[in-house]
Amino acid sequence: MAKTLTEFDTIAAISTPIGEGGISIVRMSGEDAVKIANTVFKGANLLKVPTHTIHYGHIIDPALKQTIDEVMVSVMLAPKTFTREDIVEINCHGGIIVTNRILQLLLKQGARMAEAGEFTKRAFVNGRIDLTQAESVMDIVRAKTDRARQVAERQLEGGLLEKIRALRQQILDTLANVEVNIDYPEYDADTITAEQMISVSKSVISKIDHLLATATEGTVLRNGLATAIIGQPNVGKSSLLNYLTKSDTAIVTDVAGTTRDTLEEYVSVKGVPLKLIDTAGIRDTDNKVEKIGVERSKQALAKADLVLLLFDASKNLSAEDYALIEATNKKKRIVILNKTDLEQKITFAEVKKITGSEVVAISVLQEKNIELLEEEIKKLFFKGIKNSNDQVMVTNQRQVSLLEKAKKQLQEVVESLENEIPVDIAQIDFNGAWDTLGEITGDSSPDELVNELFSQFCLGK
Ligand SMILES: Nc1nc2c(ncn2[C@@H]2O[C@H](COP(=O)(O)OP(=O)(O)OP(=O)(O)O)[C@@H](O)[C@H]2O)c(=O)[nH]1
Ligand SMILES: [Mg+2]
Repeated sequence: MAKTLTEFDTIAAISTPIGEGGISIVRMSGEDAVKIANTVFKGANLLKVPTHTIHYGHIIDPALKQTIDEVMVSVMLAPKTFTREDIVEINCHGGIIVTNRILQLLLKQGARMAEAGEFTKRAFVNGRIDLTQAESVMDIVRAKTDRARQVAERQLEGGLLEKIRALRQQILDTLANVEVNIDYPEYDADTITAEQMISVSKSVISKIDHLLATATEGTVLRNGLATAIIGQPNVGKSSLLNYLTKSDTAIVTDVAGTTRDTLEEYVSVKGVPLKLIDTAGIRDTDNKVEKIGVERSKQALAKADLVLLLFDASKNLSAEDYALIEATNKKKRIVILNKTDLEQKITFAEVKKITGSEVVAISVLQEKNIELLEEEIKKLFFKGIKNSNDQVMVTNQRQVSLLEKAKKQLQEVVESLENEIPVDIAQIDFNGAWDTLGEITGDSSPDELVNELFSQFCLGK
């Protein structure tokens, strides 16, 4: 669905993170980008340079006749650019003050401050990418593991877009046939179209199901599997977090009740992205701060996709331990018997019998058997996920709910027609499904939705 280029004003923003760095980039997009840049640039005449070239020179404040920075300026003319508009990028020496002054200067010369995500939004509005691709731009920026990045790249190439458009085409072809059949009522059109609509609906439903099946893995890849490390004080929760993240993020001491606040870290365990949450040891306490910590642990437990429940092998299970077993019974859980280097009071077999869960016996201190734990996490995650090599995945809730809505509409179509409801009535839901699928790609998205979506981007993207 080719869109014609829309006329916009020229926008500017700092596209690199704010702070001190080797270089910072101030980016402009729009019809006047080159003209505006040229008014503050001393070097080549930017109005005359070939497209996709980079130029050495200085940024000058024309009012004060003052040199602000030594820069490299890239000129990229439409249409082969990120936004499909003229783009100028000014690479300046890092530093907040200098970068901001250059931005202010461009604004004074006629550019407008870009809103969050506006560059990517223009790429969408100008028809260079669809909504799933725009979302993937954000995903690539935020990707926490290599596999998450691969999936996002595939989406940016248009993997999901192709699949959704193929489904819409199937519906559209049928709709075209319906029109023809209605025009020639002498054929027993209704029976033919009803059969056709049923079969196409069923076929699209099964393809939607296939896409939905990728959603669990897709969203986890994007957000990380929320994994809470739970247990009594001193069992080694923070030690485990530090080991898995190869850092010393969490404070570890032999004082029970060291961790007072929940702490989150992203880590990839055998390709499974985890959002690991270290929690305060759960116990009854009169300490005001620790009490709040324990409350937070319980919240983290409630929200977790996966619980790592730790016990200290050198101690007998306490009443609190039993309470935690009970509290995590309905969760996806791996039970961990830590401190197996010490003299053991409880055994692997006992714990397995009591909890009925997968159990791994480890020693974080001696770095023993943690590999087994990692294997267990991987096994649990990939269980039930069939096509984990498929790069096309549904990666967010927006896509999931629209797919579910389209599926429901098509199920209505099938049900209506099988109950002899006239074709032109069933067709309303059939049209509806076509629209809903279009919302995924943005082919039929209302403006507010598009605005909402891009506002989640970072500035300068
Ligand atoms: N012997 C032995 N000690 C360990 C092991 N893992 C952790 N420890 C020690 O146990 C103590 C407590 O470890 P932490 O990681 O702080 O325990 P925690 O569960 O986070 O404790 P809280 O934050 O108080 O709830 C520290 O002295 C660790 O060095 C282990 O496998 N074997
Ligand atoms: Mg701790």
